[in-house]
Amino acid sequence: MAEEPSDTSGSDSDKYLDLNDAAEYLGVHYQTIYRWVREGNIPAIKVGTRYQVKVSDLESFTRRRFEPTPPPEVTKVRNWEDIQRRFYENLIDFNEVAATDQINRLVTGSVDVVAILDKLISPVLRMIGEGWRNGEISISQEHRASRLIHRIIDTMDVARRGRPHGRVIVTTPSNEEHEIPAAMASVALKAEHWTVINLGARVPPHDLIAFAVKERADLVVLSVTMSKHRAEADETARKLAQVNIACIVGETGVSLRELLDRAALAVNS
Ligand code: B12
Repeated sequence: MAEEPSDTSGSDSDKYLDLNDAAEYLGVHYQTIYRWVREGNIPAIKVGTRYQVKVSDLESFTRRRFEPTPPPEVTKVRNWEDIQRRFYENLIDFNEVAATDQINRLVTGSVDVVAILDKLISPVLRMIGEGWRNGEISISQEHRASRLIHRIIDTMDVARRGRPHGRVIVTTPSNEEHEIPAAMASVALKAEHWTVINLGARVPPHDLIAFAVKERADLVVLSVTMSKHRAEADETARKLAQVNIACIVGETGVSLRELLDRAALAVNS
């Protein structure tokens, strides 16, 4: 049942306004205040078919609206080993929600994404590799965990505002199936304001070189996991140098922090 507006006499703060007057009072469009009322940001009563809002509620809403927002809380990680262990268990048990939450909490807690990759995701990938090698986990468990990690990394793969550092293509040699390191490289480079084109794995060298020229890349980053693919990567880097495009080749065990240093050096030298 529609309410009666309470006392419309008395102090101004106790007065009720309809949404047209309230919009004028706040200096906003009618649709804006209507939305704020519908979203529950401003208490309102219905008189017949129309909303009315109390002036004191408009005043406190305005105060809240212009209050400075406190800076987001920054999460401090004291024990990466403990987080690694829980992340590993969540991946192996396929507790998708818990694994995803762990990363989301760190990201929203403003923990440096490069640290999340170097101190959590990489060590856990190595633990998975170890478990797989020594038979503690099956191939299916490894595949399931790696797929989930890859999906989580992709959610971190976001371009940042800021002065672009340069244009970089990230990929792997043509027979290298390990594309997660390239995905991590993309996240790290974007965090440092590079414009990243991530091609995933297995691009033939001749096509990559033509593409890099066409895209006017400043840098090509090749992620190598298996040492047998290193020679192809080095050969591609040599051919890219001939068309004046810098290329850096990464190997297993190198941190993403190191990648960022090498990338900056490659385009500045
Ligand atoms: C997931 C995984 C797979 C997945 C890959 C899925 C995907 N889409 O990427 C699948 C199942 C496909 C796979 C396949 C294989 N895998 Co595999 N795999 C792994 C695992 C568990 C993780 C790989 C990973 O992402 N590592 C990421 C980080 C942690 O590793 P990283 O190598 O140190 O990489 C760092 C640098 O590369 C840096 N980086 C990235 N880009 C760049 C660029 C530059 C310029 C720089 C400076 C740095 C940089 O970032 C990374 C993090 O710091 C590893 C275990 C391990 N220890 O890594 C095994 C592992 C790499 N695989 C292995 C093997 C044997 C294989 C297979 C041969 C298995 C098989 N019999 O078929 C095939 C090979 C396929 C192929 N042709 O390439 C072995 C390799 C052994 C060796 N030394 O040669 C490992 C080590 C497992 C083991 N313990 O035995 N694998």
